Formats: sequence, C-alpha cells, structure tokens
Amino acid sequence: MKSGFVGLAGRPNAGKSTLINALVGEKVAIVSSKPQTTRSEIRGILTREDCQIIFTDTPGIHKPTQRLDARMNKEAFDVMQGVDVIYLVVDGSVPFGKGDEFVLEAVKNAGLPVFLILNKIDKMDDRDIMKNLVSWQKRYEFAEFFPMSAKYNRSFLDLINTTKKYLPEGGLLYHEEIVSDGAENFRIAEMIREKILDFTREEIPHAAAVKIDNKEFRKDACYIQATILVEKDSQKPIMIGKQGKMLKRIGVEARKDIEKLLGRKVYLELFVRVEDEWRNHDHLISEYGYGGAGKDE
Ligand SMILES: Nc1nc2c(ncn2[C@@H]2O[C@H](COP(=O)(O)OP(=O)(O)OP(=O)(O)O)[C@@H](O)[C@H]2O)c(=O)[nH]1
Ligand SMILES: [Mg+2]
Repeated sequence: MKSGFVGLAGRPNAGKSTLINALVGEKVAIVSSKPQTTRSEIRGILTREDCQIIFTDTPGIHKPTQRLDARMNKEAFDVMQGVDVIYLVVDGSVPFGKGDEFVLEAVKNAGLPVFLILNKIDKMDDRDIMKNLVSWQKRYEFAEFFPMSAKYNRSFLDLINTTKKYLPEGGLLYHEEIVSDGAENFRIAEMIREKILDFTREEIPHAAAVKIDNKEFRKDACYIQATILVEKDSQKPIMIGKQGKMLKRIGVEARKDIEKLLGRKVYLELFVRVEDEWRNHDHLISEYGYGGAGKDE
C-alpha cells in the first residue's frame, strides 16, 4: 500500500478547494467566487484499498496587505515543506501574471515533484489549452500535466493513480472512514462563512469571521449558536440586513449544509458583533482558526 501527502498550491480563486472536495468526494473546504476564500490549511483524506492520499488545501498565495494575509501566505508555504507531491493549481482561463510567477517561485523552492493542474478548461477552447500548456512547460520541469475542470470533471482516477506512483510505501495514516481532519466546530463555522461570501459584497466578505459559541446535541437535533464578527460598526447593519433578512438567508442556507455534515436536524442561531480590526490581531486570527492557528509563528 502507498500513502502520503499532496499539497495544493496556487493563486486565490484557482479552484484548489473545489478540487480537494472533488477528490475526496465530500465538502471538506468551502468554495466561493471571491478570492481568498480559504484562510487556513485543510486536509481532505482519500482512502482506497491500495493507497491513502492526504490532500492539503491551502490559502491562495497573494500579496499581503493585512496581518491575516501574511499568516495565510505563511501557512501555504509551510504546507509545501511536509508533502510528497505538490499540485500547482492554475486558472487556465485567466492570463499568466505576476501572481503566478510568485507562486511558481515558491513551488520551485520546495524541490519536490510538482504537477501542473491546468484548471477551468471548461472555459477554454482546445487551442488555448494547448497554448497554455506549452507556455507552462517552458517555465518549469513539471513532473506531470493535468488539464482539467475541477468543477465539471466526473472522474479523477487518472490524477489519483498517477499521484500514487509518487508516494512512498506505507500504511494508513488516518482511519479509513475519516475524510477531513478539520474540527467539527471549525467546519460548521466555515459553512456559515461560505454563505457570507456568497451573499455579501465588496469589503464585507473579507471582513467577516465566524465563531461557534455553543453546540448542543439534544435528542435527534443539534442546537448551534454562532457569532459573525465584522470589523466596523458600519458593517453590522449590512450583515444583518433589512429586518434581519440577510442574516436569515445566511442561516437558512448554512443550516442545510450543516445538517448534511451532522446527519441530523439543526437549529442555528446567528448573532453579529463588531471586533475592531480583528484581521490585524494575531490572537483573534488564531482564535477564529485562521492562518495556521495554534501553530508556532
Ligand atoms: N468554470 C469553472 N469554475 C471553477 C472550476 N473550479 C473552480 N471553479 C470556480 O472558481 C471559484 C473559486 O474556486 P475555489 O475552489 O474557492 O478556489 P480556491 O483556489 O480554493 O480559492 P482561495 O481559497 O481563495 O485560494 C469558484 O466560484 C468555483 O466554483 C472549474 O473547473 N471550472
Ligand atoms: Mg480555497
């Protein structure tokens, strides 16, 4: 049996979290159309009879403007130290830019086999795909090339089988039934944050954090209270919405995902609170579970 680690790296919005969910067949990481969705390392575990692959999703690497950004980048770089294979996930439908160069340099420095995952080919024609692959080929000695659509591909067998070849012999590293190593409360908080990303605009999505205050299993149901933190007083009414409509919408949609995760009925109560400039405070970033919380700085 083979077992080992794969780190997913790439710019924000490239489709890393979409790919990890598709590979493990469950939503372990949240996805949104807004860049910088993922804020911390998340593991998705795929177990087959012949192999176990631990995929690590990372925050998209980008130019830091706040403390949270710096922590997210560091997290992404750290992940690349302890893996057997790196997937460099790129959005093939947008032109190569400075951001790609930055990520590519980081990936090169790791000195590991790198698979170039040319994602979102559903948005490209064959000529563009070829041109794009050729240009990436010139940039680095990638171990493998995989043009694909993380969102629409039905099978990832080829990618998984090829990855297996690069992994060492070894036993199970996680129990075969475990799909994510994320703490349950963190996964629930992320599902709420995903809806915030979906429904709010401009600076609001990135200013929001979610914290689970209480979770109680009673009979067949689960009762959850959670707080959405925003950075400024002016953001609070937007998060709540007219007559509480926004908060309600976030709650209703998040509850559906949480019920799927917990396999039971969920009662979700949401609150909104202002936490001044939380994105620039290390202890708050850690408290909410972002940017490698709990790890040594
Ligand atoms: N058309 C198309 N869209 C895709 C594909 N893969 C991902 N997306 C979309 O791209 C957006 C970003 O996807 P994510 O998986 O959140 O990207 P990410 O790389 O994890 O982004 P960060 O967490 O911000 O670093 C979402 O709207 C996805 O639905 C694809 O293969 N085709
Ligand atoms: Mg992501």
